[in-house]
Amino acid sequence: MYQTRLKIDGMMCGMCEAHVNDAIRKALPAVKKLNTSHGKGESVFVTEEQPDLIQLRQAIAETGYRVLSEETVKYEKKKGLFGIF
Ligand SMILES: [Cu+2]
Repeated sequence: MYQTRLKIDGMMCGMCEAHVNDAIRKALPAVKKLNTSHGKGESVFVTEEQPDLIQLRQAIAETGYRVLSEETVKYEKKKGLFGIF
């Protein structure tokens, strides 16, 4: 399992969060624990496999938002800790 954190530019409200969530779900149908915050300007989610970040960046760009940075770390379910791989 992997946790990915995307820093996203341009989100102003809950509708923006919904648009970004839709784009992420479309690009990654098996996404889990998807949480997008316009206040923090980020989306965090969990996937079984490492996500294709280039495809994701493109999917979000098509909705009109911009991914500023992305970071994927190993997600340790039992301990709830995140180790950088
Ligand atoms: Cu909005």
